[in-house]
Amino acid sequence: MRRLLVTGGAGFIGANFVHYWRGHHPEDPICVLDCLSYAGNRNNLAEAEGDPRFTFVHGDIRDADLVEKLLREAAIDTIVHFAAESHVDRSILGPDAFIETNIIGTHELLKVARKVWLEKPDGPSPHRFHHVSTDEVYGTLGPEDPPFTEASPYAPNSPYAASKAASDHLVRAYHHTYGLQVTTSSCTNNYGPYQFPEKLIPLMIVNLLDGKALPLYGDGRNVRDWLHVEDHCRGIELVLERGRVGETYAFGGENDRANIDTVQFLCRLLDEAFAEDPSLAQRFPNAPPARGETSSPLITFVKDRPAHDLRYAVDTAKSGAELGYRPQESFDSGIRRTLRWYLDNEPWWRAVMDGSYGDWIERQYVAR
Ligand code: NAD
Ligand code: TDX
Repeated sequence: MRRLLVTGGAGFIGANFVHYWRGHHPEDPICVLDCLSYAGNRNNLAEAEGDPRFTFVHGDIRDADLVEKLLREAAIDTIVHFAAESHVDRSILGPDAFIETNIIGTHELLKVARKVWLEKPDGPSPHRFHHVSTDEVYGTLGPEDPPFTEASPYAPNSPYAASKAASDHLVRAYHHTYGLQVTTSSCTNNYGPYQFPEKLIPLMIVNLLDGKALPLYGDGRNVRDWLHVEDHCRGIELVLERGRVGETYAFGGENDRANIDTVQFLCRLLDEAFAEDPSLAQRFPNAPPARGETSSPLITFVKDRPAHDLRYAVDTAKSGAELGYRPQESFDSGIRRTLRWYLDNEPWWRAVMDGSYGDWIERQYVAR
């Protein structure tokens, strides 16, 4: 049995991880620590609320006193660290929050973990610090380059990627210097339920449903590998159970696609969904298929993102050989399930798009 602290558990991947872990390890107590930034949403955890083994703590990972209290009082032995500022475009407009949370915040967690788990009169207690990172720390691939491996040199191009790279280095250093039992995973672009509609796939879905332009950066030929969030959660579980301490493991979805192809595919699926279910036209009257039109003319090419990485892909040979990892979700079925989730959960995305979201999208368009 593990006693987990999940940082950033009210965000997209963190919340999916909490649901995954509760389903597979129902006996394990889970404490979520999340400051509920614009991307954090307590509703994402609604199905865990009320479970006596689940606790939500509204707080910041930079608050060392709070983290120490949680580790001691809940006898936490495993930290799964998701909390981060995670959106590349926001890091370009305002890098400071990324330095604060991703670098300083990770360091505060490491310091407390060292103090509570290692600095004990009777020697270290069993523990694990799992750090959730990204393939973006390795920079960009050319069209013909082999995929990144865990040994690829670091070459981050955005403030977001640089802040994640810095946190990776701190995690590694705490292992080598102090003996903290760390593991790191780096993965490709996630998609699935509860993803904030600023990232490509959910943004395109909600814009399609409202009949708004689908902004594709540059020529739309940048390539991303899409990993269903459940496969990512499964990968982290495998690292916790079988991973070697001090190691990094890469997870991908084996779904490399140009953005234009991903968005065209979403347009086609939406057209099909409206053809199959006439009630959608009443619910989403601004969507082109509600008027019998196709969705793809909504695609609009806009000014490119600065330092826009051309291509990401990871080689999962190490995680396959050492952990038995293989993604289980195909892109076709994963995207269909995700579209269905957004169709079935309109109140969720309407609610998260209130507040600061509107300002953000407006500033985005000004920035372009
Ligand atoms: P997200 O933005 O949806 O969620 C981040 C969560 O962290 C939010 O709930 C937010 O409130 C919380 N948070 C932010 N700052 C905090 C702070 N100072 N203290 C406490 N909580 C704080 O992010 P996500 O997409 O779920 O990503 C989770 C992790 O996975 C991140 O570390 C990210 O770098 C990494 N990652 C994401 C992807 C992806 O495709 N989304 C891919 C690879 C790696
Ligand atoms: O409006 C858009 N138009 C567009 O063309 C948006 C939001 C994105 N894009 C492009 C940029 C990328 O090539 O789509 C691709 C995916 O963009 P994002 O969803 O912003 O993801 P990306 O920049 O690839 O980074 C993501 O994957 C790695 C996550 O946001 C990171 O948290 C993760 O580490």
